[in-house]
Amino acid sequence: MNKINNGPVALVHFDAHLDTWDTYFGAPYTHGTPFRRAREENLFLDNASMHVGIRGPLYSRDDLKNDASFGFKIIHCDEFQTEGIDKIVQRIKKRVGDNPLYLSIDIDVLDPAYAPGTGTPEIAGMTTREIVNVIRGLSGMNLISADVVEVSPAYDHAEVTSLAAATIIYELTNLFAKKKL
Ligand SMILES: [Mn+2]
Repeated sequence: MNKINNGPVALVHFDAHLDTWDTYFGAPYTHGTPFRRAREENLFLDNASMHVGIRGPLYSRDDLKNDASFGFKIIHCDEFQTEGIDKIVQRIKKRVGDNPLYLSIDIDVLDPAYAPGTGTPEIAGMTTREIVNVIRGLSGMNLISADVVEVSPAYDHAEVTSLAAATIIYELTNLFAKKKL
């Protein structure tokens, strides 16, 4: 029987952007601020949470410093080039351990070549092959929740982005299915 988790979770957040800004164009509740607000509610484990695929432009000089002070670590998108998928998977597993894991995937972590249908695309992103294999590598972790966000069909071409998002969600359901009970 699964134990129900009521406490803070390890966030593994795939995104080109940190999403830990205090405000975005003056507003506290936006798509650039969710993890700052959630962290203020003590929803994350400080010693087990991280961003993966970061490469977006910074909003202020203090973005990286603030983000680190909230307890998040960062795997920069360029590290996929230098380290490869297996090493990145090991780093995520080491950081999270057996803690309850919440995977949040912003589709803009992918390169716009694979996911053009999104509001804030950033070049030099992950490939669909990389993200699918990273997700498969996380099999066996204590996954309790996952989401895929920021798909914007109005900007999509030939349903490329929707295909990527749907396949990522399929891979996530496989992780839940393979979870040890
Ligand atoms: Mn983003």
